[in-house]
Parts: sequence; C-alpha cells; structure tokens
Amino acid sequence: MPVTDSRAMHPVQPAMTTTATPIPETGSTAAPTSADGGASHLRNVAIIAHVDHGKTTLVDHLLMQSGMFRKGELEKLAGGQHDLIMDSNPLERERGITILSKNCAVTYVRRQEGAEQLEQFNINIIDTPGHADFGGEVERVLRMADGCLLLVDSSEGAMPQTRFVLSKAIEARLKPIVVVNKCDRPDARIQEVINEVFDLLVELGADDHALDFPIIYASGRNGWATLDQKAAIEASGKDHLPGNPDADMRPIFDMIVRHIPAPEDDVNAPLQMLITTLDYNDYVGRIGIGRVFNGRINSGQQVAVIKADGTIKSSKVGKLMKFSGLGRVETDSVQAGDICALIGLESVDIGDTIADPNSPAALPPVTVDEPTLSMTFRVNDSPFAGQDGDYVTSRQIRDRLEKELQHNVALKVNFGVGQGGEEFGVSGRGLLHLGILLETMRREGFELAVGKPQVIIKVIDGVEHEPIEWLVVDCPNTAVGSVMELVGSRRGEIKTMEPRGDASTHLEFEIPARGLIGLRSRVLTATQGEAIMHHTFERFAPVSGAPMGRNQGVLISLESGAVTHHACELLSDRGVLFVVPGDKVYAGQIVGEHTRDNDLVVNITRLKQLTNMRAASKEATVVLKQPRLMSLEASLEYIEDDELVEITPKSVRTRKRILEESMRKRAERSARDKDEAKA
Ligand SMILES: Nc1nc2c(ncn2[C@@H]2O[C@H](COP(=O)(O)OP(=O)(O)OP(=O)(O)O)[C@@H](O)[C@H]2O)c(=O)[nH]1
Ligand SMILES: [Mg+2]
Repeated sequence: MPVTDSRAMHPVQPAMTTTATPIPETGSTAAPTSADGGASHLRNVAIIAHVDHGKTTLVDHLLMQSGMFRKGELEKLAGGQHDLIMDSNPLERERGITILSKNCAVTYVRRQEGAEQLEQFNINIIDTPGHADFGGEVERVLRMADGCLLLVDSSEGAMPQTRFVLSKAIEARLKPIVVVNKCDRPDARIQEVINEVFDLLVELGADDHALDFPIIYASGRNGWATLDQKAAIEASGKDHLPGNPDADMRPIFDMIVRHIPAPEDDVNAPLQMLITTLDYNDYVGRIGIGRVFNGRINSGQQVAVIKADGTIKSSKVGKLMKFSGLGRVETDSVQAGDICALIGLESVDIGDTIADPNSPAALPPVTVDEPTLSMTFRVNDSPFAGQDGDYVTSRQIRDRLEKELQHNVALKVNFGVGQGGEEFGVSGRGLLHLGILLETMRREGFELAVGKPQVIIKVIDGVEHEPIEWLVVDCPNTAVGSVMELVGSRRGEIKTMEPRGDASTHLEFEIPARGLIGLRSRVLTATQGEAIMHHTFERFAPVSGAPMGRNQGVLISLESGAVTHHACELLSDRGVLFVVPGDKVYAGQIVGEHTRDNDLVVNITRLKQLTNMRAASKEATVVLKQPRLMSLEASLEYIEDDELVEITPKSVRTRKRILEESMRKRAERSARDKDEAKA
C-alpha cells in the first residue's frame, strides 16, 4: 500500500489541528462553520468486520484523505507486513493483524446542496480487531459508537466473525452501513455477498430498520468508494474505479455524516461516562478511555467512580484528553457524546461509570468475556535455562503478569497453582491471545516454560459443559476429503458444504473447542497451506467423548549436544524433524514427530564413525528432508500434558516435562497403575 496518492494529500495543514479542511469542495472559498463543540457535528463510528476484511487499511485511507496531515507525514508512520499506520504495535505489524482496538479522529467538511456555508464534522473512528480471540473487545468498544461500518470482503463474504460482530451491533441497537470492500478483487461476487449479509441480518433477528441498510462499494486499499454497484462490479480486477480514476473515499464520509446519528446524550444531565478501554503508561498509570453519555467533565474535577460491584470511590480527574488525528490532545472539558481519555484517576477499570459525585448513577455494565483457554506458566528449568534471557525467576514472571493484568482485561491469572508458587495458571480468550502475551514477554527478555493449553470447562447445573465452536474452512476441491476426515476425527460435524467458484469449496462445521487445538496446522499440511480456516464460539454443550490427543508420538533426544547431519539422515524415515544440524539440544527435548503413535528416544547427536574413507564430500551432497520448524503458537498447539514449551528470547523448544528417560518411564508406569486401580 504505497502512499503515493497525491490527491489524498492536498491541503497542506499542520498535523492534528481541528481546523483542517479535508477533501475540500473544489472552488470553495467560504470558511467552514467551525464545529461548535456541539454534538450535532460529532459522529462516533466503529469499523467492524471479520479478520482481514480490510478495516485498518480503510481507516488508514480515511486518515490519509482527511487532509489533516502534511504530505509525507503519514508515510513515515506506516509499516509492517501490510504497511499500515493504525496497526502501530510491533506485533501487529509483524503479523499483519490488529490486536488492540484504536481510536482516531478526523474532520470532514462538506457543503450541503444549495447551502452557502461549509459544514465541518468531527468523526471519531474506532478500528477494531477482527480475530475471534478479541471479539469481546469489539463488543465493548461498540458501546462508544452511535453507528458502525460493517465491512465485508467482496469475495469471502459473510464469515464467522462477520456474524459475531454484526450480532453485537444489533444488540447495541446500531444500524450498520454495509461496505462491500475489496471490490477490486478479481474473484469479487458483490451481489451474492450483499444477499449473504441480508440473510445474516434476518437470521440474527434484525428489525426492518436495520434490514434497510445502506450499501457502499469500496476498495479500501485503492482508496475509493462508490454508491454505484455497476461501476463497482466493473472494478473487479482493476486498480481504479472504471470511468472515475479520481474517485476517493468521500462517499464513506458522506454516508457516515448522513446515516450515523449524532449523539443524543444530554449535556445538562448529571455526569455519566462509561469506561470501555484501558491504557497503561508507566508514568501516569492507568488511563481510562470511554464515552461521556451525559453531562460534562472538566479537568481537575472531583468525580465519583462507580465500580462493577456498586461501590463508589471519590477521585479527581487529572488530565482530560480528546482524540485528534492519530493522537490525543489535552482539553479543559468534554461533554455528552465525546469519546475521551481520563488520566489521574486513582483506580479505574473497564465497566466503571464515572459519575457526578452529587448524584452518582451507574450505566448498564459492560461484559468482559470469560476466558476460554488456560495454560500454566512456570520457571524455565531446562538444562539451557538462563542462557538467553534476562528475566528468569518466578518472582519476575509474577511481577510481569501482575503488570499485564492492569490493562489486559480478558486475562486472568491464578497465582496459587503448583508447589511453592512456581507455577501460574494463566487463562485467556484463545491461543492467539495467550500466544501474543508470551511473544511479548519473550521479546522483553523473559524465559519461561508453558504447559498444554486446556479448554476451560464450565459447570452448568452440575453438569460439565465444554465450548462448541463454529468452524468455517474454505479449501481447494481436491482437499475436501482430507479436511472432512481431519475435522471428523476431532468430532466436528459438517453443517454446510457449498462450492465457491470453480476450484474451491466452503465447509461449515460445529466442533468442540478441544478438537480445534492442533487442527489448524494439520489442515494446512493436508491442503498444502491453501485452506482458510476460521472459528468462533457458538455455545456450551455437555462434555462428551474421550479426550482428544495427538495421534502421533514424538522423537526425543537421548543426549545433550549438537544435532548432526549424520543423525538427521539416519532418522529421516522415523519421522519429521523439528531441528536442523548444528542446533543444540538436551536430553528429553522433543526433536521430531514419530511416524507411529509411540514416543521414541533417538540419538540425534550421533557422530559418524570415522573411517579412512573420505566421506565429507558425500555427506554434503545428501539432502535432508525438510524439517518442520515450529512457531510459538504451533508448538503450544502441538504438545501433550506431559510436555512443555520452553520459551526464551532466542528460541522456542518443546520438551518432555520429565527429561530423564528412566524417570519418565517410572512416572508413566505409576500413572498406568493408578488408572488400573481405578478401573
Ligand atoms: N484486494 C484488496 N485487498 C485489500 C483491500 N483492503 C485491504 N486489503 C488487504 O487485506 C489484508 C488485510 O487488511 P487489513 O486492513 O489488515 O484487514 P483488517 O480487517 O484490519 O484485519 P484485522 O484487523 O486483523 O482483522 C491486507 O493484506 C490488505 O492489503 C482492498 O481494498 N482490496
Ligand atoms: Mg485491522
């Protein structure tokens, strides 16, 4: 997404001013009516969609075309896999996904037909993450908005997260503006996608008002939007809108101004503000972000903080910030309808109401999702412990987790598991949520060991229930059989199967969340990486069936040392290796996957017998089988109960909990004896 679009940049304005004139009407000289600070010229809009349907790219282009930035200013801020501005955190950039929802604010100037004056609007835009693990965040931030843009990929159509976010928007009584995005895709199927969205709304029980949704066709990446369906259909496979190469995103701004209601909150009522997001800063501590629903707040003012349990604390607002452009600007006061950040409150949590100390009344609470997945974090006690990391003690891990709890709301930590407080039970919303925490910690210099992720079982009326997920797989027609078999072996039930284009098939399943752990990598292997797989929580159902585990055993290193080329060659028909020659391994480390279902201890550090023959040249020519190099998340999905993932700043290794073979055997035997005694 190179930012070379000169028309987007034209008004050269100082950064982050509120007097910028975005996409000015050509030939206009009249000054815009200044936004009076009144709510009638304010819009609060959230951008929601399934993962990767182009939310952040679209918001980036709205920012670029807003004219609030000097030419070139935004290019410097863009980066990462998708070259985006709004995905500003390093992990977001590396992975090309949004992890945290973010606010920005733009100004838009228009002239109504026949009107003398230009009108200026302040638009708060909330970009949300699309991945299912962060669905709870979307639900919360929707509380800040008065309307939403629902983006749908012109080819993928309605996907699991489309359904989830749309259902939340309907619950929040927000009428969606549907943006059929990525209309430039050669495989766009615009009319079908609109029908899918309509069906989805009907299914979700939307009222007539919502069913009558306005539609915009756009290519966020190419920076255009139009109301003309025919033109959008013709744009398929092209990098501009046919017949209108200068098209920009103005139709989206117009639609926001026209269809999203201005906040109708009461400025004169007693203060009520809802905290929906937390930010944290080492200097000022917690920062509460949310929306003022009634009344006003002045900086330095005394307020009542109403907690979720109803207790009320008195506190003083330090600084008040409003959003402007990509940043925040300090302000003296905010009022009903505004989205703002409060600094300096003594204690503030998600869901707190900031209220008038003279008549404190709580707003309806926000939901914070229950964790669905849990793992144990513990000190790294492998023979290589302490070689890479700066922070290795359980005290340091504990402090770090405590800090994380300050703002990572969906995270829960049980500090009291394991002997001597050496283990922590960490629960989160899914593998990505916890994986990101681990990745962040490892980059900060932490070393730790992590156990197998466990789906959290919920007891409802005395019966154990497990989460059931809705799984969607799009795969090449040739791979349908193997995908069905894999999903079936994990108790997935097929619900829908339909063709998508000539070469691919769209499959929908219901599957226990347990069955999903480790499924992704297998489906990708079975389809040569061509499958697209998504899932979201569907419902709880009574636990049934035996535990689901890995079908294959592992190859375990016998000794510590360096992996040799010779040993890899000898082991090549035993399975797939996770290591390459030269890697340092220790006894008890998992070095590969066995072709059979039992574990096998192997000598991966074996040296070649020296002979008088010159064999070096031969060795160099033997090409080893491709190893499977496992990422952090792949390793977490891979391990079983008796195994751990060792995470250090430089490496991710999988290992047996008990490293020594004889001890492992003894533990297995006593476990077996116990099972038999029970039976
Ligand atoms: N063809 C095409 N691709 C697009 C368009 N907009 C975005 N993309 C691509 O789609 C991918 C995802 O874009 P993002 O903007 O990160 O999507 P997102 O919805 O913010 O994703 P999450 O925040 O992770 O849910 C990137 O590779 C983009 O380059 C578009 O208009 N057309
Ligand atoms: Mg995004």
